[in-house]
Amino acid sequence: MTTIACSPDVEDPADRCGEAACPGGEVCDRSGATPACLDATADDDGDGLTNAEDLCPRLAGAPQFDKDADGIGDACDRCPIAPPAATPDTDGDEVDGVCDPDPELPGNRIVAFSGFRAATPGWTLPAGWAITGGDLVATVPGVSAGLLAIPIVGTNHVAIEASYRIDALATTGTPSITTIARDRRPAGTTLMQCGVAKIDTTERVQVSTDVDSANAVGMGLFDSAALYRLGFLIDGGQTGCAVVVNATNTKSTSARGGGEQMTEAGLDVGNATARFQWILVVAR
Ligand SMILES: [Ca+2]
Ligand SMILES: [Ca+2]
Ligand SMILES: [Ca+2]
Ligand SMILES: [Ca+2]
Repeated sequence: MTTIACSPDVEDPADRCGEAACPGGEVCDRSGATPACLDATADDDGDGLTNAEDLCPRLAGAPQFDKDADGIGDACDRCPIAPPAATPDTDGDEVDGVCDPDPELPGNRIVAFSGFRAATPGWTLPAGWAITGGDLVATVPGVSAGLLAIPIVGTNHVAIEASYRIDALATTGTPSITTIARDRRPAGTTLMQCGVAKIDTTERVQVSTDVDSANAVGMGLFDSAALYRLGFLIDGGQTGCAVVVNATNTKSTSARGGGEQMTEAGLDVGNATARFQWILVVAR
């Protein structure tokens, strides 16, 4: 195996090695810390897919899904929501680019990701929620009741991010889209939430923690033509919540608290139909 220096080709994300091609008969695997040239016809991980066919050629049996279409499979992608950044993983913790909430601090790890290509074992899809065409579609005509709960390791430093579109709003009630962190214990459940809500004509981003809550008024948070990202960062003493509209327009708020260890991440929808593209959970 040859290790070569190659940079991602931003104009052609499917090109695994950009301008610096591997020698003839080899393909470049960019999933590792350093891109590697692999024999195209060999099967390094022995899972029956040749290196040329395998989106994770060094991770046996990985599902062949690639949400961001950068040639690196979701299961071995250091940032499954964006092509490799121009600057590499600066802190060397194998979480790269926009996926690393602490790019200068090692120790982050991707604990859950789904691009909703298939149902994931251990997840619970409530009534009205369905995986279809690479989206998770939540049709919740009434009060907020849907919840997709993803088991995560206990941590009080966790980032939960989700991409979604609004398909429709109910004609009555309060539409809301929420990311959730939860910890179930015998003495009761700790629930923390970050999301957007539309109360009459007022739209706002809001966060609640184990000890506090806060909100900020924004507009354009329920536009069916927009692409949204919700970002929820729980970090011990301070918890942040932001919604990004069409990759630029950010509304955010934060609240004290978040000291509890969370064991589940999830999504919630009320009085709306929302179409999620992916969910990413990164803990430290
Ligand atoms: Ca293989
Ligand atoms: Ca990828
Ligand atoms: Ca990193
Ligand atoms: Ca980091």
